Amino acid sequence: MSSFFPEDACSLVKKHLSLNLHTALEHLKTDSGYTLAKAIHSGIKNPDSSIGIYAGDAQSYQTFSKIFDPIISDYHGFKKGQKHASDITELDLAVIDPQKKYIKSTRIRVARNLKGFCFPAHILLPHRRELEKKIKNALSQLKGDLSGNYFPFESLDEKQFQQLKTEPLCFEKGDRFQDAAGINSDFPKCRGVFHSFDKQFVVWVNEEDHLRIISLEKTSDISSVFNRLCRALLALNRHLDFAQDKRYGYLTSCPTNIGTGMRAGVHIHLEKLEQKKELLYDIAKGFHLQIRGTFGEKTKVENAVFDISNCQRLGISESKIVKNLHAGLLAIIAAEKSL
Ligand code: DAR
Repeated sequence: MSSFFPEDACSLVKKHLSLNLHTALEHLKTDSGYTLAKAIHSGIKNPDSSIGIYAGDAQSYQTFSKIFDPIISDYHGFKKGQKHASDITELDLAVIDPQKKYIKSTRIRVARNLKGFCFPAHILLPHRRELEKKIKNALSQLKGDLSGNYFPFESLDEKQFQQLKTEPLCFEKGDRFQDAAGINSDFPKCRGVFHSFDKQFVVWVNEEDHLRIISLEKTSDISSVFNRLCRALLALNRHLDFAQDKRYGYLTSCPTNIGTGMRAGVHIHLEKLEQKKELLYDIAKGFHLQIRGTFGEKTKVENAVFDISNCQRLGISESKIVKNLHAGLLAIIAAEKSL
């Protein structure tokens, strides 16, 4: 157990970074100058980190593979020799809750970073500016229901920013974990949000990753939300080159998001199961689903509205994630109805 971390730290990086391994890695740097000290700073500063390490560029996963590999295997259950394979084939699943008795909204996002640029924890302002320009140009080529406008934070006044936040289309400055990793450098410069005119397609630029590509609806029509995202990814792939690894798939700032980079989830009202949480958690576990608070990661459940989404991101395809979510939600709603 490494002594670089506070006594009460319980992160995966503390679990896997032995003193010998730290000595072996501490003098290494990626071509862009990213070091182990930078990578683990967040986990040292925040003892309650669950992971505690971020990548500063795609090369981090090779240069520091001796610490990233065991964390990835531990978190994702990814076996030696396993290779990730993406699949964004559109789906035609039954609408689970057409009366919206339970499911209030569906949101599916993927995280992507552009090849050839440092990730948000390590990128310099001029490169952030160049990256934003590249992404803005690609977004301006979107057609049909994906077309919309880009709103750079630097040009928004407080009223416009609040308006975007109420939608909720906007993101805020990164949390203390991201801050300690350097992800908030130069905020709000070169940050912005794109949304389609119908506000069902959103792209965050320069948040925890270069892009968070989001499809959302105030419905339970999971196929429609997923298919919109598939169309958007195919369109953006014509203009942008994403950082990928032949084993780990799409590469992201946080190792929890590699592979598909996908989080597919719903906001669901479960009055009865709120009183029988152990049953809800049991069913969710069986479909590799995770339960978050109403407003996402590290928040509380309010008014019996749960955020339920996939756990697995790596070693499973995008369409399989969505099918698992669909099947899990059918089982959860059946349990809610039976109580
Ligand atoms: N808070 C960091 C990262 C956890 C995963 N969530 C992300 N990447 N948003 C931690 O180590 O707990």
